[in-house]
Amino acid sequence: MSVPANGLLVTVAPTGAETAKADVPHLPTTPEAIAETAKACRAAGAAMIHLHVRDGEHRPTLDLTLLREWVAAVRESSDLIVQLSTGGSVHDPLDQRFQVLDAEPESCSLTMGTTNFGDDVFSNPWPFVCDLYQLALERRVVPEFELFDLGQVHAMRKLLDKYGVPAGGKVHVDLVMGVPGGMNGTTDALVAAVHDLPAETTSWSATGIGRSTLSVMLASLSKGGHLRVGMEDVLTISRGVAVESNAQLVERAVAIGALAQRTPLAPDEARELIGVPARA
Ligand code: KMH
Ligand code: ZN
Repeated sequence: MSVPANGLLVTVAPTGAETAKADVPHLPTTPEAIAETAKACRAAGAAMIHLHVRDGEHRPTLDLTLLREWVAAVRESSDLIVQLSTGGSVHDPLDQRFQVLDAEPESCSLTMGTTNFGDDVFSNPWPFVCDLYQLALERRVVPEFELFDLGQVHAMRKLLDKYGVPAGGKVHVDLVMGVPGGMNGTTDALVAAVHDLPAETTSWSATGIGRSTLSVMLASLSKGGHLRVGMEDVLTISRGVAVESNAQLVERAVAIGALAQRTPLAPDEARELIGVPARA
């Protein structure tokens, strides 16, 4: 299968770990809600889902049974690529973040360094990054290299030099921009990051947190990048107007992508794009 040159990978990040259900009651925080969200976002044009799991009290969790339950729920309701977050929440201990790979996702996020995250710290010390990458290689899970600042672009260069490219031979990056503590969600920052990406990079997407969502989306499209959207990253559709659903954000990304003459990739085309290895 070949990937259309004008194809657009839309990833949806529907839940995240940092927003409280009490603050946003329509945040999908149960397996049933995530199954419904996956189905609606697939119909709207998403090809991959970036998942953070919640427990029965809607709190972020890395519990393996729940991780498996959420993965199964998405797989039953859609053919989306399942990407589990290894970032977890800012409060998750490093050692628990490895067990995400035991839930057998096709892809996992892999952040290239520590970032201030508002008043918190998103901790990713270098030895942890190396260990997690080696585990992803061993399990043949496709890492999405998440870059929150320019220093992390260089860390990624070091990681590839040391351990080589992922099992599927492709290198997929996501620029997470506009986090208070990370790089700005601006066209200038995006251009600088893309300019410095390792030559092995075969595809990249970008997401802008909060009010940077549209500027990052437009910058990414104009540089030939892909898109991530979702309620993990943005909770308003325009100033002061709350997002109704994740599918609404996917629909908007697809519509803006269409203006740039980009066509949403189906999940199998996206598997080819990011190099999901065939399962044994
Ligand atoms: N919850 C953030 C601190 C990831 O998913 O890999 C980290 C995060 C990144 O969301
Ligand atoms: Zn995440």
